[in-house]
Amino acid sequence: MKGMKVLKNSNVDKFSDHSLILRHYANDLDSQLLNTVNHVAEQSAFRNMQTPSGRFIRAAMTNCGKYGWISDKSGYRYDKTDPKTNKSWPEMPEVFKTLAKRAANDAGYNNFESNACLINRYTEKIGMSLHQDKDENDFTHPIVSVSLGVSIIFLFGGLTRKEKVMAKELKHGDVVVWGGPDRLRFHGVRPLKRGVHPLVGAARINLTLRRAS
Ligand code: MD3
Ligand code: FE
Repeated sequence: MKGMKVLKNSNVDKFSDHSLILRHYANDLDSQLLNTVNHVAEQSAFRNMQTPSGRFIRAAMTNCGKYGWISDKSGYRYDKTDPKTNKSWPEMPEVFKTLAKRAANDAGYNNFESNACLINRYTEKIGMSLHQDKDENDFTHPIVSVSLGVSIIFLFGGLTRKEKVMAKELKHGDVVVWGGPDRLRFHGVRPLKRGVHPLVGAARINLTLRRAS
């Protein structure tokens, strides 16, 4: 990461020198982002994907962009086709792509061109256990995540499962940019607590923008 040049340090929190939380960064765009998520989900619905172990991922997922992340009994991968519709994933919305590029730039990662957006939806008691994201081709690109709705506790571990985990709350509108040596860290979220967000209801929506290949 070269120079970081976020305007207001008071709105920045850090997981590390390479991963910044831009607090409330997306608040002005929240209704536009949520309308766009709904539009994506009308074309490629949220679903619970199966894993190679035969279990189901408890967060509901869909994708937009050239590539979508999928899991099924044969494994995890990116694919241009939604297996549920046998069509391309919905196009990457301009508002997602532009937000991700601007956030990455503000965090010091210039020219981030995302081509995949995984959308996760969590409801009460649903979380995501510690894992690494390793299905992308090039780990030098950052990942940008946008949290909407009910707050959740995000867990940030090390490069092995054994290392201690840092916990931070991610709230509506928070944008996180992860990169450099953090890209392969274990991470997850605690089960969502009961709550209602005025715009989102009893759920949390997370957008994860990546460059898949
Ligand atoms: C840190 N999603 O979809 S987003 C995932 O809140 C995922 O839905 C979580 O983990 C969620 O894979 C966390 C933030 C995130 C995404 C990818 C990372 C943090 C990351 C990759 C490396 C390090
Ligand atoms: Fe992940």
